[in-house]
Amino acid sequence: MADSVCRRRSQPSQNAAEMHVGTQRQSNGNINIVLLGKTGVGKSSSGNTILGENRFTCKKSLSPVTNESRIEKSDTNGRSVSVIDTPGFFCTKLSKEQLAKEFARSVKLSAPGVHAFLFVVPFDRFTEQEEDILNKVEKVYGKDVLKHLIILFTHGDEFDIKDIQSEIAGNEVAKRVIQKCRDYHVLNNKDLNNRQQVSDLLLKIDSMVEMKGCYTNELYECAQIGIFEWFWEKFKEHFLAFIDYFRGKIKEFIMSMPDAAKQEEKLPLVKMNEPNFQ
Ligand SMILES: Nc1nc2c(ncn2[C@@H]2O[C@H](COP(=O)(O)OP(=O)(O)OP(=O)(O)O)[C@@H](O)[C@H]2O)c(=O)[nH]1
Ligand SMILES: [Mg+2]
Repeated sequence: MADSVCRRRSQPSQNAAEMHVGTQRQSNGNINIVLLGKTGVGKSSSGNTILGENRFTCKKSLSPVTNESRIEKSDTNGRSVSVIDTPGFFCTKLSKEQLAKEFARSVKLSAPGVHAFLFVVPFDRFTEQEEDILNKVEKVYGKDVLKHLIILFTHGDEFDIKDIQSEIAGNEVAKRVIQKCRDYHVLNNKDLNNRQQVSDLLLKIDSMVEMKGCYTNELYECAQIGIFEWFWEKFKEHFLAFIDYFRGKIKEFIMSMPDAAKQEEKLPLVKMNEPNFQ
């Protein structure tokens, strides 16, 4: 159900980053979906299919069409759904820095968390190149992203969906990639009226959120700067205050001892430098 989104995990956390999975709850039952993938694979079209309306520009083109991360919301299939469209990996219109900024924005736009990343691939030859792009997704969003990611095959109108399982079983790369992720789904973006395909996708997302909670901005920051640095940034104020408190206590103790003045001279001067994580 809608109110099951962003659930707190009942299992003990595996690592520090996971502690933040599902720690924030959305009261309005909104579901946040981020579309990722190579340019031209049908991300914007899939966004429109999910929302049930043509909100994002999509077209056949020699050049990338989407150049920025953008959010669109709609009440569809009895749910309040937000879709965040992103520029394609290898978008030739953006520099590496601009692209990184847009990926960061995709997570910020999804606050308080992403319920599902959809890694969009057209149903076509599935090669190591697709696997490479997924590796890049992992590099940008961190390893945890795979726990919140569904492979979304587009062009569902161009093949017989009944064959999908045997098609996957017959392709080693596709099999490997799908095993790494939570699930897969097929969309026919040429049929906006087929709402069943969207209901089925939302059910898959619900069950993923039920198990793994949602992906938060903190996980993204963690992926960007590394876990130790993230912890330091987050807790350094508390840590330094804690050290200060104990230094004060030690000083008080020493001063209360006979011959205190002499002892004070021996009190080590602790200077806290910020750790260097490079
Ligand atoms: N037949 C068919 N065509 C599709 C489907 N999904 C997308 N397309 C077509 O693929 C082309 C590219 O789709 P877009 O949605 O613009 O792709 P994109 O990934 O957003 O592309 P960029 O914004 O450039 O990264 C368009 O002409 C779509 O109509 C589908 O399920 N079936
Ligand atoms: Mg697009």
